Amino acid sequence: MPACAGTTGEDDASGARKIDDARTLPAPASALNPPYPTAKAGGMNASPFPSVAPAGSAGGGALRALLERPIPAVMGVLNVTPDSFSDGGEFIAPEQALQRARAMVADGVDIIDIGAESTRPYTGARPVTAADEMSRLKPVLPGVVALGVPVSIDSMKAEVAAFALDQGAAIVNDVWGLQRDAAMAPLIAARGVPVIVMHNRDNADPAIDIEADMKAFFLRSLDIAAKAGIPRENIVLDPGIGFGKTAEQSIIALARLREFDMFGLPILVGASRKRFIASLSPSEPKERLPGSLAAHLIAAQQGAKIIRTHDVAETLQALRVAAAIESKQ
Ligand code: HH2
Repeated sequence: MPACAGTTGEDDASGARKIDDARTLPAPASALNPPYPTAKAGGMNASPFPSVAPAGSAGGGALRALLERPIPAVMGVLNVTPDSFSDGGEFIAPEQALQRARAMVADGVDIIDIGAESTRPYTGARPVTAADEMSRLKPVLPGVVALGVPVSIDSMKAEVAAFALDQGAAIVNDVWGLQRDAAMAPLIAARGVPVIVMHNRDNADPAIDIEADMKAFFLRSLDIAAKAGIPRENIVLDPGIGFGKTAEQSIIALARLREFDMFGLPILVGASRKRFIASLSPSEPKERLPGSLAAHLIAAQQGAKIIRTHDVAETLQALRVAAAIESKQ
């Protein structure tokens, strides 16, 4: 297993369960000659990126407005990947990706989360380099940004995040919670953008106390963020449903969402189509909308502020109905 491993333990597109595998975090590629300096060794405090926006500006303002609304913001998933666990290959062609983004906007999406590397484990696949990710994003990102909805970049690589921010993305979604790429926290601090700090583990371990593990992970991430100078108001926490967790641990994480209120930060939940649903009700990823809605409504009830989903219209409808009923209780 490579040194930098990450896994959702999710299914492949055919629904077949995969053994947890790894994906690598290659050294930053220079192929696209990025218009920003590459972070060098120098610790988490080093801030090699030019500050192009004051802390809390642009993406921060847009995000804060969404977080103040009475129902959670809906983040729609846009995977420009050949191998994502539920929709790999469907939106790899730029026109299809743009069509998908337009459809999500028509459905009322609040944030579009674009990713060019699957977190799905796979065997024998070529590791995705930063250059690969950027070449997938390049033909799509400007068109998605032009739709006028805040865009988040789902990448664990600072080089890819910087590239996406240069193209107009407003939020960074790091599935390794600032703990995989030492250049990520300085980048986010310098750009003054919000970051989603997701809990992750190299491997699921059924023997551990997952809640304690998540709390310790978030404390580490928040320490890294503080040392880099990321303001707390730019941080969103995410339990990382399906990431380095057994199905039961994903259910526990969802059940104990309120525990993470101790950090005083907004929570994002992404349970969409994840494998824990199939552990309760055998199903292919695309057959898991009912289970996804159940999980997301319970997350919303516990105060989740952002819901990450593949099914925007359906999720928005469910959230609106639940909120309307709750308001009369
Ligand atoms: N889940 C996935 C990817 N990125 N980011 C956050 N913050 N939270 C999540 O739960 C999350 C995430 C996995 O879903 P998907 O993007 O559809 O799959 P893949 O990683 O295979 O592209």
